[in-house]
Amino acid sequence: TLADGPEALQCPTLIEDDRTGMSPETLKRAFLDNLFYLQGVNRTDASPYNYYVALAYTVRDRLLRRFLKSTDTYKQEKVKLVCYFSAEFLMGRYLGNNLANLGIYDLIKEMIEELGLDFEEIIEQEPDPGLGNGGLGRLAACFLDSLASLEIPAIGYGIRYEFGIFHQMIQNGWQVEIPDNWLRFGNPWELPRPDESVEVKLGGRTEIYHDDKGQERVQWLPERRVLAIPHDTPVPGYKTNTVNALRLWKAEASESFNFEAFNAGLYDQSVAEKMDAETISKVLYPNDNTPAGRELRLAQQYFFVAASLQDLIRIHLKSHKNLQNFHETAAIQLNDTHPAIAIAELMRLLVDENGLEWSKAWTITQKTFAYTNHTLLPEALERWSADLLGKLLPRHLEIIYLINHFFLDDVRTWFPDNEELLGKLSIVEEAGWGNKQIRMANLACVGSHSINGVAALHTELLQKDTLKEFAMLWPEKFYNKTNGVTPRRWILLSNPQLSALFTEKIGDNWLKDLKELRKLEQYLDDPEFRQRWYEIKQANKADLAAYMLKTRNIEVDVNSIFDVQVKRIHEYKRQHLAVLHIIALYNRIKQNPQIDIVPRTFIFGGKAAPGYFMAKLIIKLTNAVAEIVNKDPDVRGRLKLVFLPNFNVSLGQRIYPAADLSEQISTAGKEASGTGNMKFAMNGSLTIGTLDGANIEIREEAGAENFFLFGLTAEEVYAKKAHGYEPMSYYKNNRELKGVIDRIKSGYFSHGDPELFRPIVDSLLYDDQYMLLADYQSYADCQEQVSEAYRDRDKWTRMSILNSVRMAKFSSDRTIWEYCQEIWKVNPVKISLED
Ligand code: GPW
Repeated sequence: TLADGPEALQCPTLIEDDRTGMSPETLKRAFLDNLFYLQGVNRTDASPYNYYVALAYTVRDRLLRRFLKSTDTYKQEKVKLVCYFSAEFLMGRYLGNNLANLGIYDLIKEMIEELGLDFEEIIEQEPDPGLGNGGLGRLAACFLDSLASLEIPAIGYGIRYEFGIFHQMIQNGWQVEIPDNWLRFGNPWELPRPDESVEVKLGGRTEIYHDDKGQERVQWLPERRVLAIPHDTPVPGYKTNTVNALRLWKAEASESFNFEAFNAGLYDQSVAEKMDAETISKVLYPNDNTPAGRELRLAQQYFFVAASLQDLIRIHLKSHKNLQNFHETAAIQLNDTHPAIAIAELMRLLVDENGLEWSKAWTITQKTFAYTNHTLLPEALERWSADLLGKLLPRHLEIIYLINHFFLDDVRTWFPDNEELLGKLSIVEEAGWGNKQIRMANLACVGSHSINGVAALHTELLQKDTLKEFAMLWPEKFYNKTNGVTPRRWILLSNPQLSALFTEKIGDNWLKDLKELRKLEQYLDDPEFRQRWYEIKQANKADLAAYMLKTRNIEVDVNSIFDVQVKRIHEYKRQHLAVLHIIALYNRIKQNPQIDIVPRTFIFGGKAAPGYFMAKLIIKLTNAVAEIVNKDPDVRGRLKLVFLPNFNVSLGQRIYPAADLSEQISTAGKEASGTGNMKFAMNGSLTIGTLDGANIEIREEAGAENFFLFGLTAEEVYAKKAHGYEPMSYYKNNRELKGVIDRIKSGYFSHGDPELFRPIVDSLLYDDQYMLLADYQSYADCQEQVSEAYRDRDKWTRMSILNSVRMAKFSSDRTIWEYCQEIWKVNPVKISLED
């Protein structure tokens, strides 16, 4: 089902040449041509990488006509463009996805195999472009796929990081970070557009002057300028003619600038300036749910936002005489506050550079922006010190003060004498000793017409807690947009066998409308269907088992429960709660080696931010427990623990389809949504989870009887905190839990060293911010229910089927459609390939 040939494209192929033709012969000729003429390699000495590049260009050629046609149509029809501003786009490999969306996956696979080549091996040559940290960046990628698939005119704007998220190695159980030089061998998917470069100013000061009408105005006298060079990657929709752009900016030294230094004989200085400029797009900050607070990070944010706004204004002015109706050309979605400085930048462009009146500019700005919040963790909300912001962006700091001034004036008239309210709403926080902080979430709320959370509970808590003053002020600005993931990458590409079964039974329309899958419920009582379902899961488990043997040299039992937790490592996500449970099972075996337990393979994966000590220690603990448990003869292979290094999009594609059990065990009220939870469920994994984020909605859709629920609710968590939570009492009153923690304390997993894991033990016993001990027993009991359910294969398979076929809500197509209707107010635009 991955493809059904050129006819699937529903368009006439206009020029059947080597760069457009879709017949097997033409494709083969184009492929070999791209090997010889583009790379200067003969078949006799071509490497798998050479074959990958040849195939990538063959596919890219077939995207270009659609790409240019889409851009032209948007221009001609003066459509409203959806502009997704995001510091991260975690796209994953392009080749397989582009083949699938063009509808030529099977065709190409056959062609490659006819040439005696290994298709899988060629696909694996592509570096996984990791320009994001985790959920937030991957959400942006799923959204681009859905936008193009729904034929919505859209563009993704971001940064072309030269180094993406680091490559994670595990050495002696510890995480080691290796730079991700993903562009070293070039990137066949991107099209540099140097002619559309723009300049971005930084630093310096501002000055008052009088214009020709004698009006007092402000200008920014920057200290330096950098060039922003756009690199476009085509993003095709699934079996549509729409191909949108992902436009990523690379920073370079501005020609004129270093030329001056060069002429003055300061060659070394001009080279130093060039390096300084290029630093801006050098590397992705590897933090998830914790802001970096560094000047370079702010420079990155401003850099891509300033370049993108100039780009949009240029596009607008091609077909409009002024900027009065800019908001009709661009609907800009701010992916968290990382691009929120755009609000001040658009004001600067409109007022300082285009002479609009402040109030007119403000109306346009508010109508242009919409803000998505992705976290409830207070420490994750971005704040910039006013000093730092003013040093890099002096004019923007003034503009932010002005925005705040006018805003607070309004609040004062609506709510007189309410200093406390003013303090909460203010964009500027007075942190004492003249130390002012700029709250980017407040700026985003004030400057946008729409504020949304990413799951029902998250949006509710935003309104009740994190952003409650704004919700009181502007209830009509708040929306919920529960996240989704693209079924193209997360079912079709990652689980071809399951996809083939779906298509065999109900046709392939499920890829455009995931609700179609519900038709499969009619097969629930069909033993043959259930058997095939089970066999597909087992085959996917066998593939992953082979991968684990090859990469980690650990042998696992495919009849064991594949119990998986893959996501960024963070204390709130509670990977260590799962580790406590594994140690409890181990202790039970040690007490009674004859005990009857259902065999499990625990699979972990995820990166820790390099500066996050506790997260790195949790990785070490996981590997330390693995070392003991995996080789203990009493265990007899019934428990295996595998930490798979370098979890990324392509490893996710292998893992989700092979999971029996999906671990979604964050402290209730902490995970905004989660999106991995959706990928697991779509692939027939059952969830063990708390009432947090989108878990709640997954359970609603799948049916409570098909979901393993445990733990405190968000409300119970707050109540417990309010009444003085004492983790120590759980330790003292729960023998099994005490046994688990004592085992860690004793140095059993650390070669007798009781100090190594003390920070984890102490944080659990004396603080336990994330309430692992409060949830421990409920989790352990729930895991017993999981084991019992797995003993009954039929029952388990039914639950698995129901989870998978009831996940339509979590297609990002549904999410994007809601954004289009309610926030962006845009409609599909058909792209015709006729001239
Ligand atoms: F802190 N998320 C993320 F809100 O992956 F900015 N990185 C981040 O830096 C933040 C959020 C931020 C995630 C959320 O943790 C996750 O719950 C959510 O599903 C995802 O964003 C997409 O909305």
